[in-house]
Amino acid sequence: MNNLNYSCRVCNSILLDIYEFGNMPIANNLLPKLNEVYTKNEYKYKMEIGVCTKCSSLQIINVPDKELMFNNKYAYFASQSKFMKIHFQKLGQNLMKLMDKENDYILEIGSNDGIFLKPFAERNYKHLGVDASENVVKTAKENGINAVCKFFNEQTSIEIKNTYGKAKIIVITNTMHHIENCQEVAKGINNLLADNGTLIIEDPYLLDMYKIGSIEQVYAEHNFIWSLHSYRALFEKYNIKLFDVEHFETHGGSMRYFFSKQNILETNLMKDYIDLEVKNKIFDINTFIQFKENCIKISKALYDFVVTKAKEGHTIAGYGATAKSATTLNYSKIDNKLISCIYDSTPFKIGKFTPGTHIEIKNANLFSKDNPDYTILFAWNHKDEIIEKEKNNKSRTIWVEYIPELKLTYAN
Ligand code: JHZ
Ligand code: ZN
Repeated sequence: MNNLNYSCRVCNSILLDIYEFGNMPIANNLLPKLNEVYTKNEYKYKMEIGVCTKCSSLQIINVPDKELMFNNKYAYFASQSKFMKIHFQKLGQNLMKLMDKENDYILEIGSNDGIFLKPFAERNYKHLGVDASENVVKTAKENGINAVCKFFNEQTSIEIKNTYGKAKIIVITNTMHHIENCQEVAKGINNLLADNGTLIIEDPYLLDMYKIGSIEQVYAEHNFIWSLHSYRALFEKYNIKLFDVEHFETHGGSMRYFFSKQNILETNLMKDYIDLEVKNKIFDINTFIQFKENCIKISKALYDFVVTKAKEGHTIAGYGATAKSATTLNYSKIDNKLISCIYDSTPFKIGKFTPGTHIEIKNANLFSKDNPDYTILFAWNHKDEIIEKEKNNKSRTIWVEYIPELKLTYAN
């Protein structure tokens, strides 16, 4: 812990305590090959986390340059999960009802491969997707989506407003926490959101992260972990008010937030979550200290398990080369000497190597044939979808879950 004064990027208060989590690579920066060219100069940064005891925001302090994280080699393609497709289709159907098809348009910030906007494009709703990573924007366009490759900030909002006018609906899913300068985004949204418009944001929820005690949701692209209090602290400065929320089990527990420029009455559900956050002491630094102790316990338990099984001569693999696992693997010092490979269905990831730990990523189609003795479920948030799929493939592995604690499950 060091006490250098950092100010909170949400509310500008001094962050009292900064916690170090060691040298980390950028979570989605997979290595194309395992040779000196890539391993010797592999970018790493000291992951330091600050917790604001005024607005509860949890944030990475020294965020790597955004171009290092979001570029033409971005590894995450959201449409790999059928379950997430359905999840976003449901949201889309509800929002279409709020739109006048002739006059309104919907803007998505962080549109990735178009998983959310595709139904809007298919039904000829006016829409625009903005994403900073060229390769996923290219895929979105191939999916018929009107998308542009840009970092979203106040300047981008001016350019969009000049072309499209103000947006009736702005949607930001699993992206707001990627953006280091959240004030710029709030200014841009204030500039672009119609006076009778709705802003919807969804991302991993601070209380859930504290509950499962896993550091996994924090990695260089998740520069913030948000709560109702910290979002309210950010947007109220721009007269954008939080009026409702909805909780989901996706990604280990996510919160969906509804904002407006109108004085819409706060729902009871929102008030309940505000109370719940206070009751769970999210402003108390001891809550974070307890969390950090849990993180150490989880990573030690996983490390000890893997080392024991490797010593016994068992084959150990992983399933889902998730960005999240980059934190656990590097933090727990579990690398390619202990894990033979990680299976994944994402074409862009297959054949590459995990950042920092250099574990080969293999095509998930090979999984049931290879049949490793133990398989660590790194894509634990897609457990049902994956275990069902591999059950049908007659896999006989033993699944290893490690959050919130170690748990073994026989595949068949
Ligand atoms: P998944 C990414 O995190 C990064 P990650 C990002 N920052 C974020 O917040 C979330 O997504 C939204 C594979 N898989 O969703 C695909 C299979 O192989 O947990 C993915 O590589 N077979 C934007 O990376 C990985 O697992 C399958 O059947 O932590 C899951 O990654 C399924 C369902 C997935 O996100
Ligand atoms: Zn703050």
